[in-house]
Amino acid sequence: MNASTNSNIQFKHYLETSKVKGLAIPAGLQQLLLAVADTCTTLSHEVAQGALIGLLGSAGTGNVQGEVQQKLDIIANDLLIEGVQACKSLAGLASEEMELPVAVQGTGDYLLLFDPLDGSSNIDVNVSIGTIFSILKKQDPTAPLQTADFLLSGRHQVAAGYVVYGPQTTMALTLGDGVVMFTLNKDTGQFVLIKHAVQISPATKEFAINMSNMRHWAEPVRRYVEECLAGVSGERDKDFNMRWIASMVADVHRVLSRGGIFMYPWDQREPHKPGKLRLMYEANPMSFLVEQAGGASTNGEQLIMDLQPSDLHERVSVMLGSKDEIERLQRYHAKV
Ligand code: AHM
Ligand code: MG
Repeated sequence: MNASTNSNIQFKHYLETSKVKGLAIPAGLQQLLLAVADTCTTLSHEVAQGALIGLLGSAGTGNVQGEVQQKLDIIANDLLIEGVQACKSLAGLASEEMELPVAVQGTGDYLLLFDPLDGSSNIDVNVSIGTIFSILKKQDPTAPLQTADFLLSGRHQVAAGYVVYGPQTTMALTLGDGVVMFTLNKDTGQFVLIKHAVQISPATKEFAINMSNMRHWAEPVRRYVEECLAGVSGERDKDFNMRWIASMVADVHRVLSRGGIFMYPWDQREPHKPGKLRLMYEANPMSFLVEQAGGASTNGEQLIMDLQPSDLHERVSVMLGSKDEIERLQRYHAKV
């Protein structure tokens, strides 16, 4: 199966018949979302084949962030470009794996940003990975495409989502009016609606963070996690559980599915970098989903969605999920 021959008829029908705040989804946005879904269907198949078709291991190259690329990082990036570039409604795309944006043939004004394969360190060990995407609208549709066209805050997103390649392949999607989820029926190649009006409960007893970085964290994050660890024997009225998958897409999928919070905060290893995760490809789309599901997302000082980007590959400190816990983290940051 390849992207050009896929046809997610059920997903297409969903897009054609759904309303966003009472209005039909613009045809150009439908076309782009369908192209993304079709490509992720193909990618899901490639990911599942892995070693059988020689797709595991390092590609021996580095990306713009100086990170080693896995073969599947490059394949996913190429598939997405190939899958969407014929979309007439698309003006350009930008990827975590490429230094510069790519202008496409289309005459439309949508901009697509993506992390083609999030959780790269999990590819070779058969643990869930995913694709994250964000869609913006070019402010001046007639001007030639420039990097600056992409530098819009998360509030400008018209759609965002991810596809997690796990035991099931599941897509979470928001168009700014709640969150829906679809699971890929691998026999028919169709994304099938499984949940609508996804909600994250405001209270939780579960947090996700890479604990090995504890000694590097800023004081408010250390305090928060220490209190979670102490549970009822400390400041909190409940005991906490911890999970860390090391694929943001899988960790956020758990948060959307059963609540919890996910953190990849700034730390002192690289004091001049604001964090590890990328604002445009990871933090903004995930924050849009989380806010639309009733959760919250912050860098400690500001809501992620309000941050004005100054660089396409900008990094950011991320704390997102159940609202009560995020508000607690915000209070701890405000006291410093
Ligand atoms: P990637 O986009 O190169 O895969 O990196 C991002 C990933 C996130 O998915 C995950 O939350 C984090 O890096 C894991 O980092 P660590 O290995 O430091 O725990
Ligand atoms: Mg990533």
